[in-house]
Amino acid sequence: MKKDKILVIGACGQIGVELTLALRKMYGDNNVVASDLREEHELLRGSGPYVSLDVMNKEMLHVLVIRHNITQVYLLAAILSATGEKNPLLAWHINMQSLLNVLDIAKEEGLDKVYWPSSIAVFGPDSPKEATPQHTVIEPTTIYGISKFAGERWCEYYNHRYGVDVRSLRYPGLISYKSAPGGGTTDYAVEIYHEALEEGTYKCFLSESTYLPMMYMPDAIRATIELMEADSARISVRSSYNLSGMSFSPKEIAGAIQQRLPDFTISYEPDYRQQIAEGWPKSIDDSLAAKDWGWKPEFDLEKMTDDMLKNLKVQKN
Ligand code: NAD
Ligand code: AKB
Repeated sequence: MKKDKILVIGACGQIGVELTLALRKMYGDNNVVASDLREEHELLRGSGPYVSLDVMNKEMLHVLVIRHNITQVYLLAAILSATGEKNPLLAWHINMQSLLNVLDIAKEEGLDKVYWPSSIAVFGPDSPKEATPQHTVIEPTTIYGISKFAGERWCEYYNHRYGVDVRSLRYPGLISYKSAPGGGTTDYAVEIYHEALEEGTYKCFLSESTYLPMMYMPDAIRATIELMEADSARISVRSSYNLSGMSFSPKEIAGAIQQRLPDFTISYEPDYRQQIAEGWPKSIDDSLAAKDWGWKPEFDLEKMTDDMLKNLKVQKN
């Protein structure tokens, strides 16, 4: 077991639950402190320490870091793309201030490492759509994307100026069955599996041919841990790494479900999230992550669909 003491902020969200459980396996249950604004998630209960925390309260966060001898922070609290468009100033405030609080405490306390995720949302309508490169036009048009891009610059700044070992990934849309997604544009790709099993039909809020980069949660958790475990000398990107898993459209994911559940039907009623999705890439070039720390995804649409349906069937029985 390693001696590190980890704080996960936003531990009850879609990524937080699975990441906390994975970190507890690696570092020991008592060495990973989970925290969130919300009540403790049922899958975390009894698995290790839990504290109620508002990351916007810098003093409270600072006391927590000192009291628990924290050496690494994973900051997952954020307002995602669809929710962000409903209250842009709030999304900007929360997404930026939470990061600045963590980076500044990391600097003051000399923390070993910080993890903070960015998103494919940093890219905008003028970025190349196919195999979007690591370094290219980055002009996000959603407040979520703007806050992620600004956050990337802050991460690089704290690394270059103060030596904070901060690492980051631009996650694609994440698909999982353990913890529900929290207000993103890619959430349809989770909802569709639930509705297919519960109702046999799904009304999609994106149009049938909207391609987006996506990733199954086990790949995202593994990527996060591999990045954080990599030797610091191998991390050439201190803003955020492009990361790719698979790409598909609503019509294609529906087709994959229909192969397994032939009676499943889908209809399309695009709403405001269509415009957000249209500003994002269709696929991502993650060759730098492959080169620097050996990233390679395992799940494609077929393998993910088998796993999602198998696990959701067990969960729903
Ligand atoms: P989520 O909304 O499911 O979870 C976020 C958690 O943070 C929630 O449990 C929420 O209660 C908590 N939180 C919110 N405000 C807080 C505060 N002030 N103090 C403490 N906790 C607070 O989000 P997620 O999908 O797990 O995303 C985690 C991170 O990964 C975010 O930065 C998100 O932008 C990024 N990301 C997610 C995806 C995805 O598809 N899920 C894709 C790209 C990037
Ligand atoms: C969202 O849709 O907002 C997230 C993301 C891609 O960052 N899933």
